[in-house]
Amino acid sequence: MSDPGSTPGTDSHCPYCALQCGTVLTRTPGSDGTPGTVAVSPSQFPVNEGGLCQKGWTAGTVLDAPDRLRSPLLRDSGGRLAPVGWDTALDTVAARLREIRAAHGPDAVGVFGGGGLTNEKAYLLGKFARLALGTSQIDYNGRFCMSSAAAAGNAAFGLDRGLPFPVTDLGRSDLVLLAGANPAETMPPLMRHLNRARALIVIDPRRTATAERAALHLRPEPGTDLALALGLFHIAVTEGHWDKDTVARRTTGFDEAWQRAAAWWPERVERLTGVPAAAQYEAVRLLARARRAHILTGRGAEQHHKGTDTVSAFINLALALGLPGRPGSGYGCLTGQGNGQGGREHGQKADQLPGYRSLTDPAARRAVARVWGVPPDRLPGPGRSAFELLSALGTDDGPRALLVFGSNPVVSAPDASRITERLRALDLLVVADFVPSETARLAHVVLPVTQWAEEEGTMTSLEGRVLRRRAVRLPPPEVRSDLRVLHGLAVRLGEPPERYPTEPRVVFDELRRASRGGPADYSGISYRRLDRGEALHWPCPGPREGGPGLDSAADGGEHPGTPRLFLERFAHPDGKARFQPVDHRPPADTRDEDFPLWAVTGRLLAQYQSGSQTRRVPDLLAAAPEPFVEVHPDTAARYELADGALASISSARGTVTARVRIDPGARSDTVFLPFHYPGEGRANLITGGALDPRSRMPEFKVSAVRLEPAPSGSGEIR
Ligand SMILES: Nc1nc2c(c(=O)[nH]1)N[C@H]1C(S)=C(S)[C@@H](COP(=O)(O)OP(=O)(O)OC[C@H]3O[C@@H](n4cnc5c(=O)[nH]c(N)nc54)[C@H](O)[C@@H]3O)O[C@H]1N2
Ligand SMILES: Nc1nc2c(c(=O)[nH]1)N[C@H]1C(S)=C(S)[C@@H](COP(=O)(O)OP(=O)(O)OC[C@H]3O[C@@H](n4cnc5c(=O)[nH]c(N)nc54)[C@H](O)[C@@H]3O)O[C@H]1N2
Ligand code: SF4
Ligand SMILES: [Mo]
Repeated sequence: MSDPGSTPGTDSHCPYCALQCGTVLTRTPGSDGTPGTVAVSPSQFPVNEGGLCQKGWTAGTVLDAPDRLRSPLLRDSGGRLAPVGWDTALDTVAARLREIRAAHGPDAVGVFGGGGLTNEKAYLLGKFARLALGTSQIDYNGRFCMSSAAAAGNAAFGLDRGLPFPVTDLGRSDLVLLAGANPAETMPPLMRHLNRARALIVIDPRRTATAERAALHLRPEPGTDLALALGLFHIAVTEGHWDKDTVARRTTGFDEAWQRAAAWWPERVERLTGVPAAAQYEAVRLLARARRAHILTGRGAEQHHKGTDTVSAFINLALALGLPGRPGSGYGCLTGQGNGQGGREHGQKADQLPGYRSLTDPAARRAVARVWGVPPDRLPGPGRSAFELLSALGTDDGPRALLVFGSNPVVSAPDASRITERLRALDLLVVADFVPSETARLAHVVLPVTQWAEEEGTMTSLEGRVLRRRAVRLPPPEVRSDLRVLHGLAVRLGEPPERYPTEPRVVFDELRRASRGGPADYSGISYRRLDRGEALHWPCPGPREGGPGLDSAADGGEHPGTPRLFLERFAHPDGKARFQPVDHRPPADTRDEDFPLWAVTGRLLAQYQSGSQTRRVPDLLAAAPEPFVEVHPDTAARYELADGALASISSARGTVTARVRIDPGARSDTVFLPFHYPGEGRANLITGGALDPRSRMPEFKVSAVRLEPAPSGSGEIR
C-alpha cells in the first residue's frame, strides 16, 4: 500500500462495538518516516449524530501502544518468544501444520475467528480453513455473543439480522422494552435514540445506568427471563391485548406457544422471578398502549443455556402484540462486536457458508464451490462450536493445532482455567493480533497484524448496514494485514496464490459473488457505491451473473438495499413468522449451602471485551483500573466485607479475586463482575460450559457462587 497521505478528515467507523459510530480520522504525519498519530472525532452519522463514547474518542491510542507487536515472534528453544522474519514465521507454521495434518488428519488443525474481523477477513478465513487446511474445525467468538438471538431469529422469522430496522426508528418509538441490555454503558450514543422514545422498560437484575432512565424497571432473579417473558405473553392474551388479526394473517404456531404460556399466570411468575404481578401488568399495559413499540434483547437475556428459548419467548410476546413487520415497530437483538453482524454471515461459523448459507445445504455448497473453483465435495462438513472446539484442544480426537484471529479466549472463554489448560496442551498455537494479548502470550508463533486505521475493508453494523473502514496511515514496517497472512500461509500449504487475494476490494467482490442468492445477499453492494455514501442494508441483490455490474470495477447495480425487513412478508417459505413453543427451565447451576449467591457478568463503559485493547489506553485504564465485585450492602455485611476489601468469589469451577464495591442497586442474592480483566481477576474463572442446545451459547450470565474475604496475602489484582 502506498502512503495514504495526511489528508485531514477521512470518514471511517469506530473499531469497537456494533453501533459502528461514524468517525472522522485525522492523521498527523510522523517525523522520519514513522506512520504518524491518528485522532478520532465523531461524524454526523445517523447512529451517533456527532457523539462517541470514551472508547471511540481514545481509539487512536491503541495504534501506538508501547507494546504493540511489531515483528513476528517464534518461541525459541529456551521457551521465550523471540522476533523472527516473516518467512521464518510463516515457513515454520506451514511446516508444522503439514506435519500435524499428515500425522492426525485435516481436522487436527482448528481455526478460531472473531466478530471484530472485517467482512473480507471473516470470508477469507472461512475459505482458508475449508480449502487450504481442509478442516471442519472452525468457529468464532460470535458463538459467545449473539448466537442465541440468531438461532431464535432464524426460527421465528426465517432470517437473522440483529435489527431488522434502522437504529433511528427507535427514537420514534412510543415504547422500547430492553431485556438484558445496558446500552448506557455498552452503546452510549444509542441512548440519544432511546431517550427520544416516549418510554423505556428495562429488565435487568441490577439497577444499571440504563435502568435509571426507565419508566419501569423489572428486576428478575438472574436466569428467570424465560418465565418472565412467558408471563408477559400470558397477560397480553388474558387481558385481550393481543393482535388477533395480525397473528392470524402473518404467523403460525400461536396455539402451541400459548399452551405453554397459559400455565405462567402472573402470581406464579412473581414467585419464580421476584417481579411483582402488578409490575408485569404495567409492562404489558405500556406495551399494548404504544402505537409503535420495540422489544430488544441483549446478552443479559441471551447468554444462558436456555438463551435461544428466552429470546423465542420475547419474540412470541412481540408477535402476539403484532410488532414484527409493523412499520415503526419490531423485535431486534443488539448485536455486540464491531462486525458481529457481518462476522456471522460469511463462513467463519462451524456450520456456515458465505451469504449466511448452511454448510449442509447441497445447493449452497455447489454455489460457493463454483465461486471458489473447487468441486463441492472438497468442502468439509460442519465442525464443533466455539466452546466445544476449545474444550477439545489437545485431546485424543481434538485439534492439535489452533490458529486464532481476533479473539482472546484466555480471558473471554467460559471456564477459563480449563480452556487455558487446553490451549497449553496444543502442539501448535498461532495467534494473529496487534498486541500481546493473554492468548498471544501462550502461542508458539505470534503474527503482528494491521489495525483498523491502517487497512481498508467493510463492516456490517447492528442494523445490517454495510460500512467502509478506511486506511489513513501506513502500518509499522514489519506488520502485515490478516489477508496477507492468510495468503502467505495458503501458498505455503500448496494453494494457488490467486485464490487468496490480499486486496480487500478484490476479496469483497468475491464475497459478493459467493453471497449471491443467499439470505445475506451482498451482490449489489460495492466499494464504489459505499464510497459514494449510499446507505446499503443487506439483502442487496446485484445484477444477474454474467450481466454487467459484477466485475471488480463495477458498481453493483441499483438495488436500494433493505433498511426494513418483514414489512410485507417474513423470510420463511410461507411468508409467515413462527411462534416457538418454549417453556421455562432453571439455570444449570443451583444455589445451595456451598454456593448461596448468583454471580452475573457483563461490561463496563470504559473497557472493551477481554480488555486487550482498552487496558492499553491510559484514560480508560484510569476510569476502570481493576476487577471488582458489585455487592449489596446487606450481603457485604453478611460476609464481613468492607467496601474496597479484596474478596474471593468461588464457583464449582474456580475462584476470582476482585475488589468489593458496595452498591445498593445490587440485588442481595446477586453479585456482578465485569469480565474485562486478566489473571486472578478473570470473571471467567467462575463461569461454566453449560451450552444452549440449539445455539451452543455458554451460560456466561449466571453462576452459583460463594463470597468471602480473600485470604490474606492475596496477590495484586492489577
Ligand atoms: N463498554 C463496552 N461496550 C461494549 C462491549 C464492551 O465490552 N464494553 N462489548 C460489545 C459486545 S461484544 C456486546 S455483546 C455488547 C453487550 O451489551 P449488553 O448486552 O448491554 O452488555 P452486558 O453488560 O454483557 O449485559 C447487559 C446486562 O445484562 C444483565 N444481566 C445479567 N444477567 C441477567 C439475566 O439473567 N437477565 C437479565 N434480564 N439481565 C441480566 C447485566 O446486569 C447487564 O447489565 O456490548 C458491546 N459494547
Ligand atoms: N464472563 C463473560 N465472558 C464473556 C462475555 C460476558 O458477557 N461475560 N461476553 C462474551 C462476548 S459477547 C464476546 S463478543 C466475547 C469477546 O471476547 P474476545 O473474543 O476475547 O474479544 P476481544 O477482547 O475483542 O478480543 C479480540 C482480540 O483480537 C484482537 N483483534 C482485534 N481486531 C483484530 C483483527 O482485525 N485481526 C486480528 N488478527 N486480531 C484482532 C484484539 O487485539 C484482541 O486481542 O467475550 C465473551 N465472554
Ligand atoms: S458506542 Fe461503540 S461504536 Fe460508538 S464510539 Fe463507543 S465503542 Fe465506538
Ligand atoms: Mo459480544
